[in-house]
Parts: sequence; C-alpha cells; structure tokens
Amino acid sequence: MRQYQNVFTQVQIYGPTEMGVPVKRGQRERLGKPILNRWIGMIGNAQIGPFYLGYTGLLALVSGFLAFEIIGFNMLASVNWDPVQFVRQLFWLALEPPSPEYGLSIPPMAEGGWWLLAGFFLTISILLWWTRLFLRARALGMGYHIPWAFAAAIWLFLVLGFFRPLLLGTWSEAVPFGIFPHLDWTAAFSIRYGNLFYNPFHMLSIVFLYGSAVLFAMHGATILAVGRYGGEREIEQITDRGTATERAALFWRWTMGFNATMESIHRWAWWFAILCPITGGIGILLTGTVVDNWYLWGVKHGIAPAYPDVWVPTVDPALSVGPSESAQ
Ligand code: 07D
Ligand code: 07D
Repeated sequence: MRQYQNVFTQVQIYGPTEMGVPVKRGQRERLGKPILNRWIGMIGNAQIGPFYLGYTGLLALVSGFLAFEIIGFNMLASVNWDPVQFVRQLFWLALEPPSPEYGLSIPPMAEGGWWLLAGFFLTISILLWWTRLFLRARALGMGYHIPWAFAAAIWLFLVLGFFRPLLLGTWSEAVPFGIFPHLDWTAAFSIRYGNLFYNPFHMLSIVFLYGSAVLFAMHGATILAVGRYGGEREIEQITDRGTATERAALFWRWTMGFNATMESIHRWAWWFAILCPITGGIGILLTGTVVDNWYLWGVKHGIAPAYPDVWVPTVDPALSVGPSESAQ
C-alpha cells in the first residue's frame, strides 16, 4: 500500500537520471547534467534537466532580457536612479507609451521611444518562444496543441499592444509597462469606452475564464479522487480495468447525467482556455474601432437600461464638449 500514501504527489523513485530520446542530426545537444531534487519531486518530477536551449530559445531569452532591462532602467531613471526609491515604488513605476501627437511615428527615446523598443524586444522574444514550442513539439513527434494555445494568448497580447494601436493610428492607445500602471490602463480603458461589461466579447471571455477554472477544478478533483485506483496513470497502465477511469466517468454520469471521456475532457479544457483570450482579443479590437461606447451599444441593443432623461437625452460623453473646451 506504500505507493498510495501520498501527501503531495507520488512516492519518489530514485534511480539513474533519464536523458530522453536521442536528438536528430543537425540539432543541438541538451544542456546540463540532470540532478534529482527531493523538494521539486513533491510538486512534479524530481529530475531537473537536461534542458534544450537551441537558437530560438537563446534568442528569446536574450531579447526578453533586453526588454526587461529597458523597462527596469527606465523605471530606475524615473526615480532619479535612487535604488531605495526604485524598490519602494517598484509596483507603481511605469514605462509609458508615446503621447497621441506622435501617432505611429518613432518618438524621441525619453518620450516613448524606449517604450517602443521594449515592446519590440518583448514581442520578438514572445514570437521566438512560440517558435521554440513549435519546433520542440515537432521534434518529439507531438501535435501542435501547445503552440496553438500559446498563440491564442499572443493574439490578445498583439491586439492590446500592436493591432489595435495600428488601426487607431497611434501607439498611445497601447498598454504601459508596469505592475499597477497596467491595471490603471485597464480600468481607464473600460471607462473611456463606456464600461467594458457591456462588451459581449468581454462577457464571452469571462465565461471561458470562469469555465476554465470550473473545468480545471472538476478534472483535477476527479483524477485525484481515483488516484487510489491508479486513475492518474495512462489508460494502458491501469491493470485493474473497471476501477479508476470508469468510476470517475460514472460519478459524473450519476451526478450530472453526462460524462466527458478521458480524451474529451482535455478537449473541453483546451477549448475553454484558448477561447478566453481569442474572444477577449476580438472584444478589444472592436473597441474604439467599431464601437465607441459599450454602454450606449448595450442600450441600443436592449441589454442595458437607459438612464432616465433628466435634462437632456444621454449622449456619448466622448462626442460631447468637455468642460475645458466649453469654458473657452
Ligand atoms: C500564474 C503564469 C506565470 C506568469 C506570471 C506573470 C511579468 C511582468 C514585468 C515588472 C496568470 C509574470 C509577469 C513577467 C513583470 C515588469 C515590467 C499566469 C501565471 C506570474 N499582464 N493584469 C497581472 C501581465 C494585461 C490585469 C500579474 C502580462 C492586460 C489585472 C502580472 C501581460 C489586462 C491583473 C501580470 C498582461 C491585464 C493583472 C499576474 C501581457 C487585461 C491583476 C498575472 C504581456 C487582460 C494581476 C498587479 C498572472 C495583478 C495581474 C502580467 C496584460 C489586467 C504582473 C505579462 C493589459 C486586472 N498581470 N493584464 O498571474 O496582481 O497571470 O496585477 O499582456 O489583478 Mg496583467
Ligand atoms: C494578457 C494574454 C497575453 C499574455 C501573454 C503572456 C510574459 C511573461 C515571464 C513566465 C490574460 C506573455 C508572458 C511576457 C513571461 C515569466 C516569468 C491573457 C493575456 C502573451 N474583467 N478587462 C479581460 C474580468 C473589468 C478589461 C479578460 C472579470 C472591468 C480590459 C478576462 C471582471 C474593467 C480587458 C476579464 C472584469 C475591465 C479585460 C482577460 C470582473 C476594468 C482586456 C482574459 C468580475 C475596470 C481583456 C475583452 C485573459 C479582454 C480583459 C475578466 C472586469 C477591463 C476574461 C472576471 C469592467 C481593458 N477581463 N474588466 O486571458 O480580453 O487575460 O477583454 O469584474 O483587454 Mg475585464
């Protein structure tokens, strides 16, 4: 019974480390002599390494590092190179995109040029990392589900910082770098475009976000619950048929009337996860390009109640004359 006495994960096995399948000719060797670590073994496989670096991996790390350094040094400069203030204010510091008058042109370095350069290196880094995932999946003869899932996240990232600013003709629409500044941007974006809650694609994105959490909880719980029968093993390894997988399936059929299969549950998970940023990206791309005010859009389509007319009918605040202009 010893193998079932698990606190975190399976009983750890110590033996010779595993190097993995041989690499094909023309590919780089994997780096590092593998080691076994007991603590890492608590949350996953105890073996660390070897690691395949490769050109795309190396270049992704270099350009990611450049982006990180540009952001960090600009933040440090913004507190007059004072390391104490840098640490104290780190979460509030920002590297902001250029202001609207620069449009899509290249601004002076201190007025958004550094932001553009950091964004460039970050994008290169992310795209190279995507290529790395693709090449490693191919090398192992796998499907491309992992790189395509990452591509879904990259779609939202590119919409936020590249496609939408391009369509609107200004980098100023893009997201600043910074922990709290990017939250301020998110809140301001929602207010500027009339409350993102009324954007149906934001609604869909939330459905898939929450749905992913529910599915993950159900799937994780189900497999752990039949771990005592070896349910986490691959189906061919379950020696005593009719116990783990079948029991898990029956549980859901009895409680919900419907059960996923061992394969389909992973399709559910994959689709929910990727649809979160795919629908989100569509929603962001439509904002300010096709729809200027989601609340008024909601009123027009009967999903939001109109505020009662007090003096004048509701107009899009973005189209009305602001206080400073009306005073002139
Ligand atoms: C747990 C996997 C590990 C990844 C981690 C993130 C960095 C950034 C950079 C100091 C789940 C690593 C973070 C490398 C450091 C500098 C310059 C993934 C896990 C731990 N956000 N966001 C966070 C990013 C946007 C929003 C946290 C990135 C949009 C809200 C972290 C992007 C909008 C909240 C972060 C991005 C938005 C956050 C935790 C890119 C709308 C939070 C993330 C590239 C989608 C939460 C202080 C996490 C928080 C948070 C990173 C984009 C909204 C710093 C890299 C513009 C409302 N975001 N975010 O765990 O605590 O993800 O913020 O697009 O409440 Mg964000
Ligand atoms: C950001 C994809 C890009 C990330 C990549 C990763 C690195 C780090 C380093 C590991 C996350 C790159 C990684 C560089 C590597 C290391 C160390 C995915 C990203 C490529 N909202 N909202 C969403 C909710 C409100 C707003 C999505 C809830 C308000 C804006 C999600 C609520 C306002 C945007 C969601 C709520 C507002 C969003 C994000 C509740 C603010 C977006 C999905 C309960 C006041 C984004 C269509 C995602 C979007 C988005 C949830 C409220 C604004 C479902 C639950 C009304 C501007 N919101 N939101 O996967 O797509 O992000 O909108 O109130 O842009 Mg929202």
